[in-house]
Amino acid sequence: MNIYKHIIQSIAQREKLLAVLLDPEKVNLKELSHLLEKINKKADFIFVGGSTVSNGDTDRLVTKLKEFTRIPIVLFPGDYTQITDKADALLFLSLISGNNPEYLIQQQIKSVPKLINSNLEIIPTGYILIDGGTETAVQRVSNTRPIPQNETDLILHTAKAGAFAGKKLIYLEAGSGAKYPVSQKIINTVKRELNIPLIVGGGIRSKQQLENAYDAGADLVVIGTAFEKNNLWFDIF
Ligand code: 1GP
Repeated sequence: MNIYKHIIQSIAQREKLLAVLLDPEKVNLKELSHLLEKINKKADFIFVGGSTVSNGDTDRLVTKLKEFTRIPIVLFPGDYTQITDKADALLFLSLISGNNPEYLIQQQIKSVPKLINSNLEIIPTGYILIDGGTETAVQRVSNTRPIPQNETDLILHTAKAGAFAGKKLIYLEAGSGAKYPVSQKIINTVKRELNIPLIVGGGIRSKQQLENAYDAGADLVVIGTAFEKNNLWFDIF
């Protein structure tokens, strides 16, 4: 089914969504079937992407994932080379918190030859990088400044600007491996003013933090590092 519709329907039914993020650089393909036993039980989506992925690795991972799961696979690419039409959908990201044209529009232009004849569902997404207490790969690679967590108005206005510009999703990102996730105050402030789905990720590694994000208004939470480090973590919720 259309993935965006699935998200909208879940929100209407007050269901919260979970995505597990797999980084093609880090996943061991030999352990994939074991990992997927866990993921298949809990996740609504598998996000695939990383800040620095060698050419072809994403395609290989998605092909392999398709052997073991029917969970929709959504590309969350660090750059246009990670796009493969073997996935189901693509978060067409624009890093709207930063002022680096490469990640605002240049990467998107470079992706067009790959997208023009593909069947990927393309979901325009406003991607907002927020300080998570440590320099993360997104910050390094994109060379943009994360918005400090106390600048709530700026975060809200950035999210609203994304929505006014036609983005269909807003993603509040503390960065993979962040020390602390996006605060409940920020999630709540943005969610109250936004009428498109809200994704939250970065630094969420406990059941409590996951619930905090949902309670504050996140529609979809993304978990990467906590799952990579200890996939048994999934057994506790
Ligand atoms: C990164 O938001 C995701 O883009 C997930 O972050 O690896 O910290 O869970 P973590």
